[in-house]
Amino acid sequence: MDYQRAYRLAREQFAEWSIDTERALETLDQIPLSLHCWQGDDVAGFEASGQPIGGGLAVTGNYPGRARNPDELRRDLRLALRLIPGPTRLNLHASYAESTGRLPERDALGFDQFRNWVDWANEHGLGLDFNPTYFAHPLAADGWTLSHLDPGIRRFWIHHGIACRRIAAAIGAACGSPCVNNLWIPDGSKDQVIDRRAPRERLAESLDQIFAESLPAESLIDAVECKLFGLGSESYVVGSHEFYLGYALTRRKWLCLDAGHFHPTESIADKVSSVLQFVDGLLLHVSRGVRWDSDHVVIATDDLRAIALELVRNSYLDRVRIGLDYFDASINRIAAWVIGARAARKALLSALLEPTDRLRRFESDGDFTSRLALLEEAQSLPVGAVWDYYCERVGVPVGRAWLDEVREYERTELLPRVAVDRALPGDAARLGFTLSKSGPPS
Ligand code: RNT
Ligand code: ZN
Repeated sequence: MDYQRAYRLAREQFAEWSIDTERALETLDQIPLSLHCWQGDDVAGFEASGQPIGGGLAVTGNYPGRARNPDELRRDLRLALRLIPGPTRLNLHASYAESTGRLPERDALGFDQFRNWVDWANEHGLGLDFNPTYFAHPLAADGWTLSHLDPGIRRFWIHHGIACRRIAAAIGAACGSPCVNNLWIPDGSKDQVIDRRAPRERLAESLDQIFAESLPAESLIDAVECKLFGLGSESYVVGSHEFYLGYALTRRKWLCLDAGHFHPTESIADKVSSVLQFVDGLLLHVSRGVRWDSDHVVIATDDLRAIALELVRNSYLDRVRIGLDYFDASINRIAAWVIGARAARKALLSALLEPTDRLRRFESDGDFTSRLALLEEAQSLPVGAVWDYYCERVGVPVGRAWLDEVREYERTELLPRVAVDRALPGDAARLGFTLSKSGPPS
């Protein structure tokens, strides 16, 4: 297929609509997407504590070939990165810490445990983002962390939050680009609670302690992620949207909006221009909820398109970081990364190729008929030809060709993992590990 020729025709067609495809591609190629490491291993991490994930996070499926250690995860990521066009960052969780000896407890983690990741990221020209891990831990087993009634448990998690901010700042400095440290906690209740107030007061207090230390803005961006409900927190989530919007505004933090964290018909796209009137920046967790916050692989849905259009139409790209957040173990995990990341980037391209100026003019003239008519006609402009050309230009497989590479890797690398697993049953080391009860420092 002659992608260049198809592109030349497409370019002409867009030019008739006064859209400059070259400019769109230049802009597209400057928007980083943060790829979530946790799609590669079902949010397991490397702590080997044998704890279930918990926190209302549920990964379904048992597709063979889950990454079982840092090297496998990095190998899998390397393939995914070769198949995803455009600048990519990598989003880590604290539970992906590594150590040659015993891992320090979460409240004592430091930059050392992420050195391998940083070296690897620098080798591959990736920026890194970070997340404290407030789940999959004995002290989060009841689903409460920073707003826990027990001051000792609260203190442990506050120290984890403090440690993670320092790690993220050090990572940002080492990678030469600000690291977004996004804080999400699972705290909430399955059933009716009488006291909705005290846990929120405790959360605000804990957060203030975590954020008390001032760290350089050129290496660290603090974000807080809100949620409406979760598995096991259907009736009450301490860190709700109103809570974190208020917190972000009064403490000058970034807000993180996750596409799956609202009512099923509520889109985060419409929130962007409201929130950005008042907060400095937004982190987006691009996900796909199906009936609930199910964390399905991102595809070209109306919701995804609407998010991309909001960022582009309003020139918000420099105040927004885009991260992917989903986990699917029912399909090839590398394919899951690639499908979602390519869909997100393609949605951005499609938004950049919209005849926005023309549509805006109709709107300000009150000509809503033309606005709707052209919006619909523009749907059939040849975005696909521009996308294919872009993939070719940046050196990633065009169209479905990427899947052949994933299939080949599955055959040579993923399936043998299952065979090895059977020979050495399960994750023996993982299950045999006992967590040190160091307790929070006083
Ligand atoms: C949970 C949040 C959170 C997690 C990750 C693993 O509902 O979306 O962002 O998905 O931290
Ligand atoms: Zn999220």
